Amino acid sequence: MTKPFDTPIFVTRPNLPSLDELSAGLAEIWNNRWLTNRGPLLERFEARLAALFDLPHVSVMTNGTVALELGLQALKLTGEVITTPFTFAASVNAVVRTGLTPVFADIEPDHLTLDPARVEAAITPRTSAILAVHVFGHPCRVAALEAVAARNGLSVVYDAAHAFGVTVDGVPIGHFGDLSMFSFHATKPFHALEGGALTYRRADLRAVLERLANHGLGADGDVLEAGTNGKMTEVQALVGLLMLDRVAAIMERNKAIASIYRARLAALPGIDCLAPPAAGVKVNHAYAPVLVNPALAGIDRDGLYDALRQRNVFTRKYFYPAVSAMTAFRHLRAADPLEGANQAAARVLALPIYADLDDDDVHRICDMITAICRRQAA
Ligand code: T4K
Repeated sequence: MTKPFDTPIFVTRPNLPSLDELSAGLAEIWNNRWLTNRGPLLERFEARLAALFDLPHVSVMTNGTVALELGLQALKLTGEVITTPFTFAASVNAVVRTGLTPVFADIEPDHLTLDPARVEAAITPRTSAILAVHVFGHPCRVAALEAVAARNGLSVVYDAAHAFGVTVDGVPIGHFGDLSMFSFHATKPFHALEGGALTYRRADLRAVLERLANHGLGADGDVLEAGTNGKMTEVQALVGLLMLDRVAAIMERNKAIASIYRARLAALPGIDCLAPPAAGVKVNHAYAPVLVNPALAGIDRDGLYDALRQRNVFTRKYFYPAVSAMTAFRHLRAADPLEGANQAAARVLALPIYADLDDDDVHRICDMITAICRRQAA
């Protein structure tokens, strides 16, 4: 048996700036005595993100979930929002917490993203928007989804929590739809400890979002529309700025790890990587999901998860259960049987991927998976 790891290998491990860079930045913040409420580092961070995304409008927030909630609120959506059941709970929590009703439609098998035909079939007179998720950093079929939206007068919001740095035909992913939300959580290849951002083209949304993130307060202290505290601190902005200098190298390293998994696991029946990205799509390899087909692998996803755990490898069942099966959401309407999403929830296992996971460790994890599957098949 391949020797278990002495120390646990988690699905991810945060990338960090150096302590020297961090303390230089902290000295600046201490000197400014400006800690939150739109300080100078936050303004610098927004400007650098806007340049990177090639968009005039980026609003940074304290986390991705609040950003998504405020984005949905700012668009003044009503009634039903068609969304995917194969996502992290935050996507659907945000819809419910803004007073909207999620309606689930199924996903496509290649990249586990919303199926535009299923979305179109789910539309009712109450539908106001589509909330699509670029799950694991694979872009949804944006042109097809936006054609459905245009035909039916709907808004399109993308949960791009996983999709920092992704491009479609050279266009940064944040250009699509009415709004996109990015997460800068510590577990993402690019992060700001916690954090999130909205990208959009409508100039009038900027002041609305800033106000909503500051309790809804107007210049005269009055509140016309209830907001929340969605503000990012200066320390978060500092970490974000420092990580921006590293993110290209981190994504290169994740790409190298993903290609080892793809090459090694290709030989293993029933352990399938997702389809390669479509032509013109650049992905970020933020996650390394595989689909376990028990009939061919000789073991099911949960069995593989347990066997790896015994060897000190802590993979994750992202995203199980499907959101549509969660206690808080199972009463909601599903527009179709959600077969694809339920199958993905039962089969996907996210393998470890992070910049300082070295090649030998990736090979060792592949050796373990190979030995576990062979033993079951024998
Ligand atoms: N939409 C989608 C599609 C999302 O996936 C998410 C978040 C959101 C919206 C909301 O964005 P945020 O509001 O979070 O900005 C993690 C993250 O907390 C969450 O941000 C992320 N998606 C989700 C997919 O993954 P957990 O419950 O898996 O986190 P946790 O604490 O188990 O961490 C995973 C592993 O990372 C641990 O096993 C060990 C390692 N780790 C984690 C932390 C926090 C570390 O080594 N150090 C650390 O500091 O949710």
